Amino acid sequence: MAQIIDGKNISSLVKEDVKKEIEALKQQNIKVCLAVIIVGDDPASKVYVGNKKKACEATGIESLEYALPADTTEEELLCLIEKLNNDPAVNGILCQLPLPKHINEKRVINTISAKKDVDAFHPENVGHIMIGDYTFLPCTPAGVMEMLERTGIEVQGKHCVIVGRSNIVGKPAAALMLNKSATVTVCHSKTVNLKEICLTADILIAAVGRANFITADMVRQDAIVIDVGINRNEQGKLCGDVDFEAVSQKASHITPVPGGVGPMTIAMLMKNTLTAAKQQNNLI
Ligand code: L34
Repeated sequence: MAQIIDGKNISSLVKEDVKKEIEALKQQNIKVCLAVIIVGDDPASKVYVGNKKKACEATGIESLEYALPADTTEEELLCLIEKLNNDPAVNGILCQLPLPKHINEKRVINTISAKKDVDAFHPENVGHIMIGDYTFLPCTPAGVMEMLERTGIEVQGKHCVIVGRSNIVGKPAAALMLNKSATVTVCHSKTVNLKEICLTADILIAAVGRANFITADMVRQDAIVIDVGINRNEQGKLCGDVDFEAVSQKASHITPVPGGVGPMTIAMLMKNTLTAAKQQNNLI
């Protein structure tokens, strides 16, 4: 039976560290503030944004929430972002994805000031990540790295197979793994021999977005399995991309859903917001 990597517990440790630093900044009269924008009323997005707000409260970060109606125009959204870019009291800006179809996601991401881009989605920050010199790391892959590190799992020299090539998870996860000297293979929907490749993984990262996509026959005995997926199965129950029951019999370590990568994403957002504030106050 695999050791379960408890993302909830590890995320609390990260948030504790952030909280201490926020308190120290307050002693110097520096407040830290995150602006979160949500457009429309996607129920899952609302839950995630709600969790972000709670984490801000727990760490002492001030949070501003802009809940905009689904018919908000792109111009209105960009105008709000410009306003937040120019507001010195706002250290971090996050626009929750996905956005309604009539809004150009790329334009929105490009408009957020790179210095306040706590998601690390702006091309300037993505470039820094590729080079390996960065201020912000994208929250989900950074959360995965933090979990591995705090569990004492060495990445160097391991074969890491990532299933999924999104800009939010798969691609940046590959860059972070490479920066830590893993050997990286990125698979996706067009990959031939997916099962065979997965079977060569020391560390398998599933970021597909399909329930039970990774089955036990795709996992090597004693592999480390990180489940980034958040799906609902036929019963409406929250589940990841991995067949947890069967795979946990084979893996040496596994992350659960819920309580795995999700809470880590939020903890790393708090860390990025703290970093943004320190940078804007010339403390780093
Ligand atoms: N801009 N958009 C932007 N930044 C992000 O970093 C995100 N992401 C993804 C979706 N869109 C985004 C998130 O915040 C996914 N994501 C996210 C954040 C938190 C959780 C899941 C996804 C989370 O809290 N998960 C809980 C369960 C939540 C539930 O009950 O539904 C967990 O334990 O996994």
